[in-house]
Amino acid sequence: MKRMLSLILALMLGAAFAGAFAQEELSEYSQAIDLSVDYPIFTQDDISFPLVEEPIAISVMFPRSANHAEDFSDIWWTQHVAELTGITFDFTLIESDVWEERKNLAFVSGDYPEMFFTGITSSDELTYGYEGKLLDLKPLIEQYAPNIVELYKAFPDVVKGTMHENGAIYVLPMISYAPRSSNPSCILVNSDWLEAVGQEIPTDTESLYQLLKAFKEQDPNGNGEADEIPTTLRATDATGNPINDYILYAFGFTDMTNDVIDGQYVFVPAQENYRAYVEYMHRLYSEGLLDADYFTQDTMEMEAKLADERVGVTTNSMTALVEDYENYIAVPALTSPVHTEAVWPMTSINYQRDVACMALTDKCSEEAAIAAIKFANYLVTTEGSLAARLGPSQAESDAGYGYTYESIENKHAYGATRAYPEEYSSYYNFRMSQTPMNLPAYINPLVDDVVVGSDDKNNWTTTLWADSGIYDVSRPIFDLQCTFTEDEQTDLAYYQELIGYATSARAKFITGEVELNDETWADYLSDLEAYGLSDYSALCQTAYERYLSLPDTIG
Ligand SMILES: [Ca+2]
Repeated sequence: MKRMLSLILALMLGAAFAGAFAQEELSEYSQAIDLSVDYPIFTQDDISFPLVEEPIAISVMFPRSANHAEDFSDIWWTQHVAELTGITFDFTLIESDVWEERKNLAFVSGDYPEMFFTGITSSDELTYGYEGKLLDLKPLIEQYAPNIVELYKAFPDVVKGTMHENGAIYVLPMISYAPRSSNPSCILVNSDWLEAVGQEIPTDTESLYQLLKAFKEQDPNGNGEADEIPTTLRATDATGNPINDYILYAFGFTDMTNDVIDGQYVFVPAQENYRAYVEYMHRLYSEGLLDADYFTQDTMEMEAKLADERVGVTTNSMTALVEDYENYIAVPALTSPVHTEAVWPMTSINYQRDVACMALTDKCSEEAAIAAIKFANYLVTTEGSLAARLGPSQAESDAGYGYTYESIENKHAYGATRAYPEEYSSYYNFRMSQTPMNLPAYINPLVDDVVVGSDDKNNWTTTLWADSGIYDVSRPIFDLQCTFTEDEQTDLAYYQELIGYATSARAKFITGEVELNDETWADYLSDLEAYGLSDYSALCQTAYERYLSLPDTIG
């Protein structure tokens, strides 16, 4: 019925606007998606409900974050899907900061649930999959989930990224054909400051240097004090691992440690272009153009400076930090004298397993496993995915809260709106109170348009990303192009010392504690070798070649 209505609506509108309206009425973001690519669309009408003959309950362990409801038993989504499908999910919520510990304890003690919707790592797959605690989903999908079979055909990298050498598939990740999901962020510059110093948007490391210097010296915020921080970054995360930054990308790398260039694994900290990056960072640091707290600040401290509008160039999203976030405009990926072709990391390819990855365990009866896979087949429909990501539409909510949209040929949305109760500080927080959200949905452009179009800040951010041109210069990161065996994972832990040494040497070169010259660089390279550079690189090359040889179809 619903499908019929939207079809009639599309026909009516199409007639009224003489067909040409579709492209114009789409959000700017939607227009950035390659609409010529044919991608599958599934609707709820093609599934017969309920999914089970008798109502069934399935136990789920789930990491709860701060914005989630305290209890999932009575939230809109749980009740909606129980009514529709006959499956009631019985959630045990674990606070997300103790998730890893509690999950592993559950597996080791034998007291684990029938199902997970998120929070299963690739290391868990190797351990608990090969132990038989996680079920191989492949035969279930082939028999009971035709939508997912079709998605695997459309997005072969999902198969390549989740199928093991033994042929098993232990998780179904969130599948996302949406450019904004594939890149982490873009570079932003304060446009008022840009105007104040009379410079153009930078395009390479030299024009960036000139801009940062002007921000430092010319009082762009006009308060008479030299309080501007030209750019701010963090060197390492809380566990001491290096954090990637937009300046590194200008030197041709997608990651501070690992990269694949022309089909060959490279250990980034041993490359000549990386040396040029470190020299450039030293120049910024020693001239006060890079935040002096680069090595010490945590996320909170950095965000406080951004919220204070003391920073000129950043890759942080500003929408949550300042009122006038539209003042921060997109900068394209930069080039440098040693790398004249722009590069930006692609951090996911058509799937996002860190957001969601459904797994079933050997606690499932055959009946429960079949019900769960049929449920996954429903979750990837447009209706199922919208319900999972957004909660109710206004028509589905008793109080009229939720989203609305119109669709064009079931493929693209326009006119997306939303309404939510005053007690929620944002629509996002309302959504999080209505649904677990981290569920293996299928984010096609229509679903993504409704999510983005119903949120001004999200809309702004995604428009910036499209403006920056990063989608055109993205290259997949190494992490998306490797699979490790359990033994190799053990070895990887050993090589943390190699990465740790490179990180500490970088700090010394950037601060100038050790002068970077041919002699100290040669010493540094021989130290890397002593820490196992060649062996580590060989291991990574093997993992990369294994990935290449994996099948990309389930047949
Ligand atoms: Ca100032």
